[in-house]
Amino acid sequence: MISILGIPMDLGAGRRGVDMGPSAIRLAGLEASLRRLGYEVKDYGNVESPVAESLGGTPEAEPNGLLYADTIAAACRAAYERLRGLPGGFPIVLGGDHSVSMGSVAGVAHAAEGAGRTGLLWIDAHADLNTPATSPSGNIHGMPVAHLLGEGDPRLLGIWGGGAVIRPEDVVFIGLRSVDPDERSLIRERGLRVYTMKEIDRRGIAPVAEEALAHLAHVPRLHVSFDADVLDPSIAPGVGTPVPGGLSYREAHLLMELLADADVVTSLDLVEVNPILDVRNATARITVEMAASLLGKAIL
Ligand code: Z70
Ligand code: MN
Ligand code: MN
Ligand code: MN
Repeated sequence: MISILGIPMDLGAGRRGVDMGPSAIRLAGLEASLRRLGYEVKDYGNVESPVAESLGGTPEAEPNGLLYADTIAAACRAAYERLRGLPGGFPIVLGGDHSVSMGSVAGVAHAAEGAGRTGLLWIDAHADLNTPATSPSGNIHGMPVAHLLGEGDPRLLGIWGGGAVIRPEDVVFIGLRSVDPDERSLIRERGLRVYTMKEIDRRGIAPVAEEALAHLAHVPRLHVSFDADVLDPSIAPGVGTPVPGGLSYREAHLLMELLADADVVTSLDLVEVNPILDVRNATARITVEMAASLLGKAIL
């Protein structure tokens, strides 16, 4: 059984519009394509997430620079609780900006605590490893991984009751090509495993995927957080901050297929699809194809 939950939130992003991501992904045929693969699917709808206009206009950045921390924490908390309450199966969370993954990763990790640790495969152009102290923007979608590792603002850590959700040795990043100086320091200090686009260009996506899976082989559960901006903007223009030099269609598909072959993924985020900037829903459609490849069986 696959469970779908949307978090239509754009407050964590620098540009508006990813709150329409859940709609765009649904309209691109997510449920039908999963059913064609033979799955039962239940769509639980969206958790509530206020629009910026209802919060009284442009927010003053707080002294520590965070934008919309209380509202984002509340929406993530709602998602966290919904996910903890699911009857099992494979959850797919639709964003929304990437701050939603604080709710999704914590939710799936804590729902399955009895089944052992949950690893995290962060597939993204960005590391999303800023803390309020290091963020150049105040945008919380640049901070979810730092918080999941236990560092940052107490209100955001409070989504799951504080502390770390994920251990540094249980995380792998794939596709990075836009990383801030302080994020690099955190990667070094925490010894995080990172596969940048340089590494993928030099070695190829298949060896990188295999090595990433080997690095995560010790965790019994694996959450994949898929940020659409990992894809090259030529095939996925509908993202807030397109960064050139991303995964090609074939590389991205192969990565998903190798994950499917390994049969280790237990939950998935599809985030940062921005219909405002998209062309005929192409980015939502390719995102659905990614999910289908990740959950499909090999043809031969
Ligand atoms: C930058 C920051 C970012 C998108 C994450 C960018 C963050 N590192 N941008 N996802 N699209 O502001 O923290
Ligand atoms: Mn991201
Ligand atoms: Mn990104
Ligand atoms: Mn390891």
